[in-house]
Amino acid sequence: MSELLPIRGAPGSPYTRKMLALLRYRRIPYRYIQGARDATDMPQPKVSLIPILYFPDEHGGLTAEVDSTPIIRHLEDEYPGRSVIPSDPAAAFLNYLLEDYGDEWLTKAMFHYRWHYQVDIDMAGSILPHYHDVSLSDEQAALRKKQFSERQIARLYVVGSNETTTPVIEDSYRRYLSCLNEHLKVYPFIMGQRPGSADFACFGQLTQLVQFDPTPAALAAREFPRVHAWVSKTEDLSGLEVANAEFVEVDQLPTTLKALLTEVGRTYVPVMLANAEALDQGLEMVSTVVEGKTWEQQPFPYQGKCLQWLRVEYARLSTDDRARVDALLAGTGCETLVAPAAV
Ligand SMILES: N[C@@H](CCC(=O)N[C@@H](CS)C(=O)NCC(=O)O)C(=O)O
Repeated sequence: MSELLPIRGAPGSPYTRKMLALLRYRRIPYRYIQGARDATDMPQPKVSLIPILYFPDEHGGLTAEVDSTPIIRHLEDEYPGRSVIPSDPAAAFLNYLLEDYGDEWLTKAMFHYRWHYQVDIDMAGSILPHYHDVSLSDEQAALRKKQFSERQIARLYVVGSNETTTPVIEDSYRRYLSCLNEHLKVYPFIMGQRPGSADFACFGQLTQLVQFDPTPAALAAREFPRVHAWVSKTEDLSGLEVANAEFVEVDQLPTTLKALLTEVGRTYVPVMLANAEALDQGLEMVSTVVEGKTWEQQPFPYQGKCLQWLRVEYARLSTDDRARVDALLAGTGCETLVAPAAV
């Protein structure tokens, strides 16, 4: 394809940053549409989310797609080379799981920190409206700040951020940074010597946590400068040569990656399972225990689907590859996600 691929999003959107960094790494030429004003002649997606990617349809027009995870797989089919999906199915499953962790768990920390403490609320509220229009008058900007902050704070419940879950989310953010910090001492990327889609998912959330919102950014700069540097570098990997670089060898899983999976098993796993069960039973609240602390939130239907999709990935594996995945998940707490009784 020689045309520029249109992508619409905003700098304050972690999923937009995930996709932009992925497009740069994959050397897929794109045009980045920021804000609604420049997208008036573009088709609307089925669900109103960003980023939106516009692909040619069979009638010579464009079709709008949202949801970064399937879009990344679509791009793999359309553009050859510099793949972000390991060819080894067991490694691809690991990559899928860690991508979903970034998208669905790290985003809880991202949204929580942005809209929980006043210093972060003030900064995001003041800057984000200008991503849509830098020429807003100061009066309009002040009004948008108020409206936008109020709307987002009222949506904290969606990701499960509340007074009960605050310590769980904040402890897990610090532990995640610590695990990533240890892993980066050995490998340049989560997925090994080259980045997988999991790297871009985690990077997307970290652009906000580590580089923008003052509370989580201060923690990262103070305690994990290596992770801070990794986020800045991952923004543009267009010059990274990976012809001879391999994804991680899952049959000899590095201990640092096992530790990262164990962290995933502590938080994402119990919450995803409890959420699915609450949806199944039509409960009004998800209630579980994470690291000995209470977790309570309203059920989140989209994350119920995420767990189903993860299980579809697992079910697609051959018997041999499933056994390899079982071996790498063993003892991490992640095995219950795909345990036979649960499938
Ligand atoms: N699963 C989606 C999530 C996308 C998403 O949640 N985008 C946020 C912004 S980062 C959004 O558009 N929220 C609705 C809004 O802001 O109105 C993906 O991976 O692309």
